[in-house]
Amino acid sequence: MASVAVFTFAAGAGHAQTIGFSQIGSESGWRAAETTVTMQEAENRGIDLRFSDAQQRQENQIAALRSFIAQGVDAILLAPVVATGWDSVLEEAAEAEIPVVLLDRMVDSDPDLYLTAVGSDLVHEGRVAGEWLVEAVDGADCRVVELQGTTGSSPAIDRKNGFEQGIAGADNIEIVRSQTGDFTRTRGKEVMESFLQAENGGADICALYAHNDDMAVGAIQAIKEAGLNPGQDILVVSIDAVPDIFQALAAGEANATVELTPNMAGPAFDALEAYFADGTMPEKFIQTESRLYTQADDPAGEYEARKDLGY
Ligand code: GYE
Repeated sequence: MASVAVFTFAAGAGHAQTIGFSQIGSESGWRAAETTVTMQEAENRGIDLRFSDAQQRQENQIAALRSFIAQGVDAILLAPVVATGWDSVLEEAAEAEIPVVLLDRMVDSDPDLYLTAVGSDLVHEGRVAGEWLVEAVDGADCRVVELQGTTGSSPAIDRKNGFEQGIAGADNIEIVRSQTGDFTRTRGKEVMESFLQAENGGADICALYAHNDDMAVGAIQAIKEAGLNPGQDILVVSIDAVPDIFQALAAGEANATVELTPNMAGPAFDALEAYFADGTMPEKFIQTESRLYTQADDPAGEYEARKDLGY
């Protein structure tokens, strides 16, 4: 008879003291804020957080997880840069009975290999952005350029699908160019420059959809340098709600953003605490809120409220 390995995590050991955090890098303002919030949450709870910055490379994350396992940490937080390729290392963590909690991005692996995942509904975010654009153009023809996130990452896949769902009923809206800007400001600007060149200096572009605010901020700069008015000549919709996009909204240079909370660690630590206290199994997916902000939602006030939050 074939034997099937069943992994169970050790529970009831009391409070989790040492937690490894494999962070993707610092590609965006949102990411920097998530790192800051995670460190603050750990400190507030008396957790010894071992932090590892993967500089956007999956192999660095896999090495970090193996090192955390060797150190015998109580739990691991993983923000996975891409969705595939995690099975082996997650199996190693499960064999060592170290629970793994995913933060903000998903993996394609068997859900039994992680305790829970904390994140937003990434498809919903894209759909909200698409639906906003449908309303904003109100039936007018609109050629859209899209800046995608990191290739192979769950937010890039899901935010693309969601946006396409959001505009599905609107024959007047068409995505004419779509390329990755790797979630960074620099790449967002460079790729937008190439879009502008290819689209009649930008005259043929009606709107930009960027999978995060940082790429939108870079693209806004490119649009200005091309002699056009972002927010008017080219509508700008993106995701994250970082302070810089609120400044752009306040200046009329961006039009809408969908909020993503940087506090993924709070719910993750809550779930781990309950699990270590008495073995409580969390939901497999702990969903954070997403909401739309436009120029009408007091962007100057939102900027003030967020600017010191570690972005
Ligand atoms: O939107 C982006 C970041 O994984 C959902 O990653 C997250 C995304 C976030 O770099 O700014």
